[in-house]
Amino acid sequence: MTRFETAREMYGNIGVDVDSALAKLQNVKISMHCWQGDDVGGFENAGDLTGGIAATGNYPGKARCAEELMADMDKAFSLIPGKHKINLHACYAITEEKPDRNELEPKHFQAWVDYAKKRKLGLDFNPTFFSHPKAAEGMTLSHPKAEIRKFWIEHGKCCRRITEFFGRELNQLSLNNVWIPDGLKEIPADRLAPRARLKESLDELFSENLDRNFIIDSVESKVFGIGLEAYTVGSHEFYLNYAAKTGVLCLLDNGHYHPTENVADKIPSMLLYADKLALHVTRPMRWDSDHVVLLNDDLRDIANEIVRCDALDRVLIGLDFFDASVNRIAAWVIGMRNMQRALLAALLTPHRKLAKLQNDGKFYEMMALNEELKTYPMGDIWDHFCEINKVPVRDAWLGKVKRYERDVLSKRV
Ligand code: RNT
Ligand code: ZN
Repeated sequence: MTRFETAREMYGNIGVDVDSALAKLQNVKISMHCWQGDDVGGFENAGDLTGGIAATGNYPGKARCAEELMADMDKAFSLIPGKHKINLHACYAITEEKPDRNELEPKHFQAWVDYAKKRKLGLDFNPTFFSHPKAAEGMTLSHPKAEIRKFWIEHGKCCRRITEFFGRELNQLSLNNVWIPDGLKEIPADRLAPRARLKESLDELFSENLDRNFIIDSVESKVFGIGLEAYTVGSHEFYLNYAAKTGVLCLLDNGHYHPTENVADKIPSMLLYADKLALHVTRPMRWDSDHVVLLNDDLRDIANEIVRCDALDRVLIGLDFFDASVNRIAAWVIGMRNMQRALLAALLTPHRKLAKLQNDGKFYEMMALNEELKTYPMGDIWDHFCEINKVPVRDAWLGKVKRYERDVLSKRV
C-alpha cells in the first residue's frame, strides 16, 4: 500500500471519506491577490502607498509592470494545486491612456481578462480608494466635500461595471469589494456625520442594477489604520448593519478586529443571516500587519468553520497580505498552499461525529478525538493532492522559486 492508501484507510476508520474531501478541495477557488507581487504598488506610478496600510521590507525583484506581474503569477500558479482566481485592484489597469480613477472602463482591464481566460482563472476586483491625490486627506466616500465624495462614488461605479465585465467574460461570479481608508488620527468631535455621508455615498455607489449572475458586492470593515488610529468611519458595526439592510455582503478581513477577537467564530453567525460571506485571509501580528498566511490555529479555525457550516460554496475566500521582506512568489505560494492545507485538514475532520459528542455532553471524548486528529497523516493526503494536480510535492517547489529568482527576479534592478 502507498502512504496515501494507508492514510486514506486510517481516515476511513473514523468515518472520513478522503475521496470526497479531495473532490471538494479540488473545487475550491481561492482568490490570489495581485498586490503581493509588487507591494501594493499598482501601475499608475502614483507614488507612495497611502490609506493607513504599509508594506515593509525591500526584498529585491518586485514586479515593475504588468508583464512582470503576470509572469510572476504564472510561476506562483505553477506551484499551487488547482485552478483559482486573481484578485485585482483598480490601480492595476493596463492601458497607455492614463485614465483617472473615475474614468476607468472595462477596456482598461481587457489584458487581465485575456490573461485569465487563457489560463481558466477567475477574476475579482477592488476599487482603489488610496494612493491618490484625492485620498490624501484620509477621507474618500465620507469626505466632508461633496465633490471629493462624487469623484470616489464615480470610481466605485466604474469598478462595479468592470467587475460585471469580468464575470460576464469569464462566465462566473466576480466579487467587487469596497474597502476605504477613511478615518481620523485624532479623537473626533463628530462620529456620526462621516458615517451618514458614507451611508449616502454607498447607496449611490451601489445604485446601478447589474447582472447578479456576474457581480456580487461586499464591504470591508476595519478597526484602525496607521496614522488614522482614533476613528474609522467604516467600522464593523457600520458595515454589518449596512449589509443587513441592503443585501451587499460583508467581507471579514481577519486582520481587522481586535487582536484577541476570534474571527472564525463570526463565520457561522454571518452565514445564518446572509446567503454568502467574503473573507480576506491574512496574518496580523500585533496589528494589521498583513504577514504571509501560515498554517496556524487561526487559519485552521477559519477553514474549520467554513467546512463545518458546509459553506464552501457560500464563502468567497481571498488572501490579503503584502510582505515586501521576502521573495514575493514564495509568499504567494506559501499563503495559497496553506489556505488549501487548512481546508484539507478541515475536510478530513469527522465533524458530525464531533458535533454529536458535543451535543451528547461527551466532552472528554470530543477533546480526545480532536487531539488525536492532530497527528493523523494529513500530509500524505496533501502530497497526493499535489501529485494528482501535477505540482511539486512538499518543499520541492522551493527549488523552482530559487531558480526563478536567480534567472529572472535578480535581474530586475
Ligand atoms: C486594508 C484592507 C484592504 C487592503 C487591500 C489592498 O487594511 O485589508 O483589503 O489590504 O485592498
Ligand atoms: Zn483586506
